[in-house]
Amino acid sequence: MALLPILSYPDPRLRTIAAPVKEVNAEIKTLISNMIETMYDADGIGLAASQVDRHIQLIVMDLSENKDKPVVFINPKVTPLVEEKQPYEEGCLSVPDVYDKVERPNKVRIEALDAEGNAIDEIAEGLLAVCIQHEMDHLNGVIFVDYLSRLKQTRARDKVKKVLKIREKQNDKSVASQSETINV
Ligand code: K1U
Ligand code: ZN
Repeated sequence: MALLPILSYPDPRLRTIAAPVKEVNAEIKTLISNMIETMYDADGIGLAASQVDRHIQLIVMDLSENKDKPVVFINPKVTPLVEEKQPYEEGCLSVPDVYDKVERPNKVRIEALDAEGNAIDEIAEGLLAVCIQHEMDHLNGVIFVDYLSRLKQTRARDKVKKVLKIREKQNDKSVASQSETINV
C-alpha cells in the first residue's frame, strides 16, 4: 500500500469534475486501499478521489471510533430528504487547520456501489450525512470554504500556505536527521 499526496486549496485541480467509474477493476481496488491508508495517515474521516488527483467518482470514509470500518462509495448519488439545513463545524484534508460551520440538510439518501460492486442504498443522518455531502462536493469541484465569506476564503488561503511551509520545514529537518543517523 502507498500514501498518496493530497492536493491543497487553492490548487485548481481540486475544481475538476469527477467522471463515473466504469468498472471496479484491480487498479480501482489498489486506489481504494491507498486512499484508505492515506485517509488514516492524515487523521481524516473521509477522502474523495479528487483530493488525490484522481478525478473519478470514488469516496472512502470511516466514522468508526477505532478506525477499523472503512466504507467505500463508488458513483454515489446523494438526495436530501429534508429541506431544513443544520450547521456543522467542518474540516478538510485539502484545507489543513481551517474549520468552520457549513449548513447542510442533515438527512440524505445515499445510493452507490461498494468496493465489490454491490448496490448501497441507505439513509444517512448526522456526521455521516455531513461527511458524504462534503465528499460529494469534492467530486463536483466544490470545497467547503466556497460556502464561507470572501474574507474567510482569503484567510483560509493564507493559513494553508503557512501550514504547508511549516510541514516542509519539518520534513526537511526529519530528512536531515535521518541522513545524520546514517552518517554516524
Ligand atoms: O474530505 C476531507 O477532506 C475529509 C474531511 C471530512 C469531513 C470532516 C468533518 C466534516 C465534514 C467532512 C476530514 O476528515 S477533516 C479532519 C477530521 O477528521 C475532522 C474535522 C472536523 C470534524 C470532524 C473530523
Ligand atoms: Zn474535504
